[in-house]
Amino acid sequence: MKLHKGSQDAMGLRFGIVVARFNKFVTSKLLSSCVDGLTSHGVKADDIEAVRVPGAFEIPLVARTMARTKRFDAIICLGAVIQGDTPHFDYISAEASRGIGQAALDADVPVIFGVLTTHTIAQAIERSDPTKFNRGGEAAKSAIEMATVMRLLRVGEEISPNVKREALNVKRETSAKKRAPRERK
Ligand code: INI
Repeated sequence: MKLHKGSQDAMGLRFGIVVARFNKFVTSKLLSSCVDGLTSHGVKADDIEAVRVPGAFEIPLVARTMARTKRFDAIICLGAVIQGDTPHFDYISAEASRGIGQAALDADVPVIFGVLTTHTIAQAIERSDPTKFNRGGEAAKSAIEMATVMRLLRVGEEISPNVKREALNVKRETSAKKRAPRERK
């Protein structure tokens, strides 16, 4: 069995971040932990571009647009949807998760779901605390792993057809050479 695995060596990789302004007291912490996570694995600050959007609902379109430029090895989406007294939470979180997944498939680029969906403000604060489990830092790690594993898979994707084509050319040349003397007779 051949097992393809990504790594955490992110040197030379480029990342786009989409961060929601809504619940900024949480999303600003997700953003700083995410950037710290990327740079601590070798990403240059110049290779990170962030775009701020109004809320989680707006993340998918911007993520898809950034991904389709092909300037980034992965896009990281950061937001915080906190449950209130109305079904609003369900609509926003469902659309954010569906749209973020769709963006990756449409653009063929990893798009990471770093959006908190919590029942309470306390849960959101805990999950964005840089001293504890922080979803921003985790999103950075997932992005690096996905970027490196996609790079591995794409090498195969790009090389295989050429190798096949070259092999076919060689075969054709060989048979043409073999045929030539017979044809001249
Ligand atoms: N946006 C969020 O990112 N988090 C929320 O908790 C939230 N709530 O609860 O309303 C939220 N709403 C705004 C939404 O994402 C859009 O920006 C807005 O509806 C305009 O399209």
